[in-house]
Amino acid sequence: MSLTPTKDDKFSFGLWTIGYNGADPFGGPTRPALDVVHVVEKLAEIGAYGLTFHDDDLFAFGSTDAERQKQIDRLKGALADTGLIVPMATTNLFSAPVFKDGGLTSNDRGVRRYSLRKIMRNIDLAAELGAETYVAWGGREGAEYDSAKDIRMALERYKEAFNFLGQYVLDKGYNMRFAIEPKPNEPRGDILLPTVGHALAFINELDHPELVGLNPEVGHEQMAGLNFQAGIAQALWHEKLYHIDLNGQRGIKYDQDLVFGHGDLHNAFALVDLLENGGVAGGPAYTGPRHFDYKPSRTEDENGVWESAKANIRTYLLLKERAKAFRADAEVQEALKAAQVDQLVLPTLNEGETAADLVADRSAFEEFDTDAYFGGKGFNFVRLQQLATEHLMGARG
Ligand code: GLO
Ligand code: NI
Ligand code: NI
Ligand code: NI
Repeated sequence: MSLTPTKDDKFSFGLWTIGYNGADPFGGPTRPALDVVHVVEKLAEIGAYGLTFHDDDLFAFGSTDAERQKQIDRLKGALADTGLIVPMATTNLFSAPVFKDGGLTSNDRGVRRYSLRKIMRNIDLAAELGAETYVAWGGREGAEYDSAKDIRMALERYKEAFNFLGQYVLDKGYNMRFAIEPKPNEPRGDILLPTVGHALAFINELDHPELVGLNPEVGHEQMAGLNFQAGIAQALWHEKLYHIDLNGQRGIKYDQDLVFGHGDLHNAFALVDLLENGGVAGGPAYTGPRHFDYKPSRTEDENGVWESAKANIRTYLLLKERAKAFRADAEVQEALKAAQVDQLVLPTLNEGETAADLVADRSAFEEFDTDAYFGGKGFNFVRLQQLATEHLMGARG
């Protein structure tokens, strides 16, 4: 198995990720800004296939039309020169002071209307560049104070915005779907649609739910104390995994955006195994971009930026190789069988079985000896986890 990425691996990076200059709430930049043309060239060199961006990453907020166009043309030139594509784009509705109470759900109607226009303008650009996914991370859509935001009305305005933008994309005939990125908090004290589950429920209330899916991020779910791989499995079950933000996080704290795998490595292993091998179902469960939304730590210099970018790719490919070895190991297959993992594919009821039929089956209840059923035997899940651990450590296969 090769650790050299190809375009088929679909590795992509946000312009804001490698472009992060190190500024945090307690200190200024530690690195100079990177030019987009240089970024595209370097990404192509390290084996990425795509670049993603917020409007304001490419042309500063408040740019004139001419300045904006100049940057778009420079990006287009670099894409043409390298063969890189733009699989996804997004809007910055969080940095400029005007978004201090959010964009689409600001209490201020003028800000909400301005936000819709900012998104529409960037959707047009995204379509022009061939992006098929439009991500919506509502970082400022939230509140710190319970009485300051009527959450039900904020959700009503959020819904109005997605319905309007969905219709816009349909009217324009763009081949584009939206992907909501949940996050529990930061920068707001509490953010709307804080987890995968909240967002899935929200999508069902929209006029065109098929146009809207998810862009879950490893660290965001982990900030809420949730199991990312399990969340992704549910998103896949709902057929809502439209995009993914891969990175690393160490527990419930601020959004760390570490390199993929530099956090909960066990869960990263399980995630890659799910995405690539699909579990009991078999085959790749997800075929979209493997998008890294990480931040090169502010301790690093520019060389460290590219080394950390490569580290994301390398970790993903190594985990893919480890997951393959895990699945191919005869002892693992036997352990999976012993743990009855495959038995979940069996429907619980017989075909056409009614409540009366189930009641008539005395073996299901009256004669079902709950005390003797397992005959003192356990499921041996721990053995399975140890086998996974040993594959992860390179100690097997
Ligand atoms: C911040 C988010 C942010 C989004 C980006 C794409 O925590 O992860 O980086 O991914 O705005 O929409
Ligand atoms: Ni994030
Ligand atoms: Ni993050
Ligand atoms: Ni993200």
